[in-house]
Amino acid sequence: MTEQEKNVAATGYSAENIQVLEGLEAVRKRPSMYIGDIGARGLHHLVYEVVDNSIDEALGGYCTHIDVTINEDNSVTVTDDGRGIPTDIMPKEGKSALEVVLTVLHAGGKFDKESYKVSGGLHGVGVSCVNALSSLLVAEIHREGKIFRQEYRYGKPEYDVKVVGESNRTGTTSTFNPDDTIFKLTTKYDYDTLATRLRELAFLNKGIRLTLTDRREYTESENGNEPGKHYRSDCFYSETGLLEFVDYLDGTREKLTENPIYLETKKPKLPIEVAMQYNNGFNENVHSYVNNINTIEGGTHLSGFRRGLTTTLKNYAEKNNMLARLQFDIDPADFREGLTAVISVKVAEPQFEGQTKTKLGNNEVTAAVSQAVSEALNNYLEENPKDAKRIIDKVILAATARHAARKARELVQRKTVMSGSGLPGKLADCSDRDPAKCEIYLVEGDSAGGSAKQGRDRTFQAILPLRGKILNVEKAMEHKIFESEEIRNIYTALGVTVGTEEDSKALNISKLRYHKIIIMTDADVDGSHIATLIMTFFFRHMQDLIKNGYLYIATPPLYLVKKGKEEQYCWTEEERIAAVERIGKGKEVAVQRYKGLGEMNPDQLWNTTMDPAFRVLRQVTIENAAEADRIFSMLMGDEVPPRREFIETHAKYAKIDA
Ligand code: 0RA
Repeated sequence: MTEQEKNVAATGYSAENIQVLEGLEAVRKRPSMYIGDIGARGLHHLVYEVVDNSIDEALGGYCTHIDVTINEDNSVTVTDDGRGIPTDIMPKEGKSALEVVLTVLHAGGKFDKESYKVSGGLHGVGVSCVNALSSLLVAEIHREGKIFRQEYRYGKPEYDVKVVGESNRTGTTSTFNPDDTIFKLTTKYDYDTLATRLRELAFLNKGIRLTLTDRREYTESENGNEPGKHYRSDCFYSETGLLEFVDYLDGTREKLTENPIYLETKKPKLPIEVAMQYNNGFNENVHSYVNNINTIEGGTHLSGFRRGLTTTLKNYAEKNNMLARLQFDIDPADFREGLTAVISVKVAEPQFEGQTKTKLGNNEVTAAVSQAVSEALNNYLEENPKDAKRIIDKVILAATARHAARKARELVQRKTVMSGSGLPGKLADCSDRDPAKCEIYLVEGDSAGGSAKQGRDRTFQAILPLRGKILNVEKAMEHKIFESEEIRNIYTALGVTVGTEEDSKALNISKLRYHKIIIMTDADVDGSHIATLIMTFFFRHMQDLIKNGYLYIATPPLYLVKKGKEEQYCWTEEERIAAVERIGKGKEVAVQRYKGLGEMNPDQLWNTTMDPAFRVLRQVTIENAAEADRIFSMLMGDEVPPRREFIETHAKYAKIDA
């Protein structure tokens, strides 16, 4: 018996009654349980939830346009041109279907048993959750020649559905204001975050036109915008789906073959779409999706892809006698070096597993994907022998490089195994041995490292100074990376090792010595460059640490405003202006601009940047792995123009120093 059936047996209530009893109050009491968190991520999740419903309508073939608008008051409007949510009264509930969809948890798919609901947010909670977490939600339905409307406050209807006009189109429009008593941290939507998701949805669902419009007034120059009223708008549409996605992700990389390899199975039960393209880089850049959800932890569809790729390429190479000159084995990872690929499957009843519930568990998917990939790849290789040779040569190169890097890699394997005395000489370790309580500061330069060593609380704070700019791993060959002393110091200090019996490149973080790894660099152009280099290293080589939430960035202040005994640290231009006003009261005050950590004495560094009671740490997260990969390769790769453009629109420090 399920929990609900037990309840029915015990109380005599039917399932519907219990759902109503649970109601939306449950969502307001424990919002994180339904939308993940109540920070910026949860806030944006509300939009995704509403958009997902329109995507479902589009996948059913009833809708082609979805418009998202951030309104001036920071509310969001989502409009589609689907059939419109039905508004007639449901006999059992005695309420309109619209009201049921918006007030009953998980009621979304109820009316359309036939409909093949494949999208649906990570938590698949439905629009009723959005309603519950909104101070106001207005639903407007165009259907049957009329415009229907209903408004809700905190999930409760203000009145029954009413007709407010006539219409010659169909569709659903919802406008909602996130409740600021729930989203205490912020209710401010970020344009780029929404744009990235809508762009991704356009690639994953070809033929649907998604637009994003921002109607807010800007008070300061945010995101490179001039202050004042202006609309920002983008339209996302993809005719060829994943083919364009891979091209977009590869943007600045040099391609190995003229065209990507592409497949699409139209099996109604398990549609599979894959696009892949080799480039001359060294990173594996494979992204997988299930029902439009980015499966960061992979799963059976990814295993199927890898299996299909490895066996097909291996068979082809052997059949054509291309591996004769190799003196050692090829590792599965060699087939994926310099590979950009996107795998998208739609599964009717997905089982999500893993820490973040982003790992597909359905076993039947592996063979289906493997088979589809094998077939398409085989055809491609047979039809394009020149490309096939380039790909196999690339795999052989990867295997050779891995072999050559083996000795260097052992440097980060053995040292930590021996441990004890194996810690880097530059590391000032902390005395506590419980990783959950310990933190390590990666500090730019020896002099700042000195201040940090004096200013820290040595019981739980360790300091590892890094000399100058660490290696740009985006451009370096693998053996160079492990030969770099600074990088080896990071591995040994953290207690992280590389390589297991089965997988020469697997990361082992089970002996991680600190659960907070904090990058601390100067608040200037050089400092942010160094921070980016360090983040690039973590993104490419220790991504699990980021996914576990262990990586942070320290934020030293930019100014000290001082008059007599009174002083105040400031982190932004606005704070500085306010402080000068407050402390000076019209008279002269001293304003010190901190260019580097070295200008602060140990006490100041502790007070402003290291004291857990006062400091502000920014946690490094990967909102969107595909976009992060694209940006890292653009910022740290070879081509200059796109990098300059990105830095000009995004860099804070560049502006402050100018
Ligand atoms: C079920 C049935 C019908 C429409 C929808 C759901 C629907 C839901 C949403 C959510 C956002 N946009 C939507 N558009 C449509 C209509 C069935 C019919 O007309 O026969």
